[in-house]
Amino acid sequence: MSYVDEVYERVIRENPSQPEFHQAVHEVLDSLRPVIDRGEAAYRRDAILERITMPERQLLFRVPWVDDSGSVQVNNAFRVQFSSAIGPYKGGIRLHPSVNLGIIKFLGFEQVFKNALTGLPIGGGKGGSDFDPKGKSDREIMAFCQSFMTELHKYIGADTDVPAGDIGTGAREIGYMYGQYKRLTGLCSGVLTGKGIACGGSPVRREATGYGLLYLTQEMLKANGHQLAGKTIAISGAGNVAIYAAQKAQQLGAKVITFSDSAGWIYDPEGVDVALLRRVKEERRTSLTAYAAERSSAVYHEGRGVFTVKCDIALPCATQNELLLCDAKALAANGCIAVAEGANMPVTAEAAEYLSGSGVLFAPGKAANAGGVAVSALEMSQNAQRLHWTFEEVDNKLQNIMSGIFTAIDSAAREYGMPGNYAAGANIAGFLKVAAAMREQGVV
Ligand code: NDP
Ligand code: 2IT
Repeated sequence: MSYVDEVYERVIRENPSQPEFHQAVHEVLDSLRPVIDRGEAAYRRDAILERITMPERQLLFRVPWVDDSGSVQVNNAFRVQFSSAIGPYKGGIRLHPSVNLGIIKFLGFEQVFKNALTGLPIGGGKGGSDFDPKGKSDREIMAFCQSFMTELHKYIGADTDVPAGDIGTGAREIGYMYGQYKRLTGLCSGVLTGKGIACGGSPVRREATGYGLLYLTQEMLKANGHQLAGKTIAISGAGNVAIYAAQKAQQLGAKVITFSDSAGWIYDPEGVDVALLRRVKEERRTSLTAYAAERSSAVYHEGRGVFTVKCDIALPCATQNELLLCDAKALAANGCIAVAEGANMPVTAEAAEYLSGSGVLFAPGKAANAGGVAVSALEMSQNAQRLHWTFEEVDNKLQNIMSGIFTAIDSAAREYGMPGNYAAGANIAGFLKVAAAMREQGVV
């Protein structure tokens, strides 16, 4: 049996009931075959694949908090410190009822390669809880965040592990967590990113994932003889990534005609009104029906359906495994030329295979959504230097980083005989960097 297959079997055996983690590992290991073939004996001797698929540390803890009726609630929480090979563990905190250890491990694993691609010195980690922020009062959110940090603060630090936002965790939650960290430790350090501007956050962090997604998509289109301006785009999700992806797409001359949340989706053929979407989702935190009620060109549909709409480009920006084989078939049949992942692993393995078989350009999340964590790393730099850069400075750095990521994944795909296979290129380029750092540091 090949080294790759042996390690994959071990991952399945040792991590039962974690299908998303298996999926993420399979996708990476499978595309590393040509790399491993060039030096299997040495990779095997150094146990590089065993180590890169096994988190350095996994923390599980309970989070008790008091709800508005005075009852005690308890949630499960996780922090997976996956790899510190190239820097402090870095990755978001997801607050969603679907969160479990396997989900956090898949996200932490992806983060290791993504962070390597940014070219910045950050390792990979992820955390979260099955706490559901939906429908909670501001006081309940604060109570949860403070209790969560009361335990987590023992294991994180500006030079060890730096969490940030993800699904259900935005500037409000990061603010409460940061306040509690400071109170417990007395340290005003860059221990969390995605902070509000007033307490040490970076300009562009809020916009970074969505903006970066469009910068990367633009590079990919350009390299393949297309341009973004004039294109019609279907976006899924209506959160942080989706909103700023829509904003940047429209700034660059494209038209965004859909977005969605967990209850339904909007078709707006006139082009999304981003200011209205922000009021509905960021300020009022309410249903998308409120968007349709205030915009005559918009139609609200219950359930899922974003990818059945005819578009040139699809940007899935909600959650894992949301773009299914049937969606891939509909997109290809409708003449879609490119899919870029704003979310982490939103395209199922079967859908990704179908898209590449149909000649649809595909940018994997590790590369396409790396703008968020890249600007997080820039926030860490500003915090460490006690400086504050301007919006333009950070935005320029973000554009350069995304263009560097495209060059890296494009070259790696070519070098290993798979030109245009950006998923393989991202896995290979990220892996080579992390593996080299692991070797330099010996058996740790
Ligand atoms: P938000 O919580 O801001 O928004 C998430 C959006 O996706 C909401 O519209 C939500 O709908 C929808 N959604 C979430 N879970 C589900 C589900 N199970 N089924 C259907 N819809 C769902 O999160 P973000 O925008 O920050 O994150 C979106 C994706 O991007 C995630 O995969 C995340 O890991 C990834 N990502 C985020 C980065 C960041 O900087 N924030 C960076 C890189 C990647 P509803 O409001 O109804 O819950
Ligand atoms: O998936 C991701 O890259 C994030 N949620 C952002 C992580 C970060 O540390 O900014």
